Amino acid sequence: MKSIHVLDSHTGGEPTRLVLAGGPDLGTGPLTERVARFRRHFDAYRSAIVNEPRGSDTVVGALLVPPHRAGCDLGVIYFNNVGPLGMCGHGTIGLVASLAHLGRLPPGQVTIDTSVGAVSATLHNNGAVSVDNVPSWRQAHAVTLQVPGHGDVRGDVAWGGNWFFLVETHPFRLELAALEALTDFTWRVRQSANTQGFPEVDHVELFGPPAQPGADSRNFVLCPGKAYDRSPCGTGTSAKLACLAANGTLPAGAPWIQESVIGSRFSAHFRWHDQTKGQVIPTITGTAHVCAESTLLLDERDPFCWGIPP
Ligand code: PYC
Repeated sequence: MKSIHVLDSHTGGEPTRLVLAGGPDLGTGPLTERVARFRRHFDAYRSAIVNEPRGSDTVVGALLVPPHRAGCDLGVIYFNNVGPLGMCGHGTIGLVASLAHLGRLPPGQVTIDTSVGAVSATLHNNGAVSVDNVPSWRQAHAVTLQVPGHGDVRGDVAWGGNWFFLVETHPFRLELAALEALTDFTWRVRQSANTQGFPEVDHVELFGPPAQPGADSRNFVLCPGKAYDRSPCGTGTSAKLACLAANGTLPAGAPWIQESVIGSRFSAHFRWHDQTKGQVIPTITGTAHVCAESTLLLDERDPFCWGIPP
């Protein structure tokens, strides 16, 4: 019987499962190499940790690893129901809140190595966490896709630590009552976007008016394994900031409040990283709550020991 010690949290409703002990040993070296090792040799662990019967489609795993990049205090590899993720904003907020809960992190700044670059997180005295994400940018503007069943759909391709296709104009209300239609539409958008020769778009993000006063926008984000993000998506909000910066519609330092499809919020702003290349450093602030500490038991006699793939 294998045992894996985990701490669960949620950030604006989106779960993060932090693996504290018993996860796969990926050795040393750059995190990109360790992610490749994870994918090649330990994918069953990924599935056992986040998929049913121990998890669900929406759980994001966070494997704590020794950092490689100079100046980083810790390292993390994110993964979901279908594979490793690049960066994860809600997951980084969950990671920091979880380490604080364990008494391993005092308020202040910590630098975290991820497979797509170093990020910096600040734990505030009130428990909120701000993440200075990797450089983010818009790759393509006003791309028209032919989406079967929906005709022409226009959007931007942007990097915010994962690749996004962002759509402003669509016929949907962003509410859970429309979940099936939203999922079907965004899945088709993703498939169409990935015939265009861009880097593989793994997330699709729709925008609409906020439901609550004080927010600037509401979003619906479809994740790579077809689950929707309950949080406003940290990397998705970063991609949005990159597009707003490229449009010139949000100045550096100005606040942007992003609401999720379930009404949770991140506040965000950006600073320029390289204005000539249109690259920004987004800062995303949110709060996570620890909700379970447990030991996952992996019994090889269990036919679903290694999880049920989605
Ligand atoms: O917050 O960046 C994020 C994220 C990515 C996938 C789910 N959440």
